[in-house]
Amino acid sequence: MITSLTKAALGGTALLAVLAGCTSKDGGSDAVAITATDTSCDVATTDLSSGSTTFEVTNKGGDVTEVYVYAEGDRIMGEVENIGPGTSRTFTVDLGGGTYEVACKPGQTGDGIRTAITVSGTATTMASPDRTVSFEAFDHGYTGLDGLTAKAGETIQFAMTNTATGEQHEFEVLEPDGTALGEIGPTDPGKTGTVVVTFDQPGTYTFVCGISDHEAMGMKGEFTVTSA
Ligand SMILES: [Cu+2]
Repeated sequence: MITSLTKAALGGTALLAVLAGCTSKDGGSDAVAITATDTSCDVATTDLSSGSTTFEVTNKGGDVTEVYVYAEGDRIMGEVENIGPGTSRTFTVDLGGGTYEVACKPGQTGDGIRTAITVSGTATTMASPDRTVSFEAFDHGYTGLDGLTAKAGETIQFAMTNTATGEQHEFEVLEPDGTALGEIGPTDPGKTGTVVVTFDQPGTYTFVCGISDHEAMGMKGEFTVTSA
């Protein structure tokens, strides 16, 4: 428990840290502020240094929101979900040098409201896929993913064709602990979306469609990543 006296002291330290241009490693109050509304996504600092950065999202809109940090190709670097109106949540991402986009998603759907950020420092090279797994999404499920397995260390490109006639579908891959690993965002009927993910650790991974109640209607599943 933090006393108000300690809080005041921490606040002072955090202020100095911000003035000195420091980046938090541990989610302190010197995090980079993201102010989300139903129509805007304001990132306090869009020039960052490589390494660990903590973002503190404050939702000033009327809708529940979520915030993603995307690398090129909408590869998910980090995200935080379920930020209610009037509340704040933090999340931490590890970014190499390069350009990224912060996306606020009021209503937790769609491509989001994007703000570009630039990270200086050493770039992390993106792994090229070892193979591509193609599958189909329909109302409401996936075909072509039965029997899927992968090895730890393997990089797979997923290519999802939405064969439904009326609805968009997504494909979100979650790590064994439930952390988002990668996502094919809302994909229109007749279109194909892709995402490249690297499986760093063995375990049971899950996938879901994040749109509406599609997960409950059967758009979910799991697969095993074995030790290398
Ligand atoms: Cu769906």
